[in-house]
Amino acid sequence: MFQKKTLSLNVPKLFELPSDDASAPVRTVEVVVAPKLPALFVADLHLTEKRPQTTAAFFDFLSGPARQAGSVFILGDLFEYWVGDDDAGSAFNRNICEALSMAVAAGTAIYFMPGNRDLLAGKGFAYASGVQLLADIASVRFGVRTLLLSHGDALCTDDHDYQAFRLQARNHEWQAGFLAQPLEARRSFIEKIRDQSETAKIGKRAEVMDVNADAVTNLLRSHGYPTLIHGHTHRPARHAYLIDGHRCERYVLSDWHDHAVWLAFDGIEFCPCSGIQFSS
Ligand SMILES: [Mn+2]
Repeated sequence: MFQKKTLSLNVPKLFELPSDDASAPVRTVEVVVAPKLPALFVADLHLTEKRPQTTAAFFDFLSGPARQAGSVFILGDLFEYWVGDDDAGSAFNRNICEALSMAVAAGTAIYFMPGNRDLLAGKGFAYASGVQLLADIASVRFGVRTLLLSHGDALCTDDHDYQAFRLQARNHEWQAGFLAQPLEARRSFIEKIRDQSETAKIGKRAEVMDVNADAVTNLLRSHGYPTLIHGHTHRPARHAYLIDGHRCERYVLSDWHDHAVWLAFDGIEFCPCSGIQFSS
């Protein structure tokens, strides 16, 4: 009943973009889940050439657990940084795109929601990798259950400096100006911002960088008290809430800094899963 379709492997060449808008982000997705074909959720892999073990673990994940699943949801920060879709052809990015593409061709639907590090991964990335783009926030229906998916940074409203930067980075004019620069200039700019953000984090209290409780409550209330899954904070946990008499849950996904970690959902239960531990 839940047999996967066998699709032929077709790794598209970059920039042969389709003329239609089929890869535009979607807000609501219907997904079939079953015990034998669960949905898997990952975030914050922060893939970079500098962490080859994480990259290897992701390839293992795509050729193993992802193939046994019905769908995979990548909730942002798949890449340490993504300077634009015209960089999808670099050797490292191309390998990631091809690995994603092969898992998609093997029958697993892969959805990608950009995080703050890979905000600029758009249609070109989707076309090169075969993933389907998801808007942040996305509502996903699994049979009778509705899950709300987000990267999570929008909920960290106590970090005012970060929110100011987030607003700027999402401004279309700012993005156009950034994308107009040569690849090398973009890479060094992002490296600089990343260093500044790592330095700034040292001076910030941990609570400031976590989600704001009211922001979570308001989000859950405005979406009919669903289960929320997000990443970004790198504080894996399950939080339970009682909001307006409704039981709600919030799952926070782990980063992949020292092992592969994902959350599986079979339509009824959530199961935290992990791969082999490694030191990055
Ligand atoms: Mn993030």
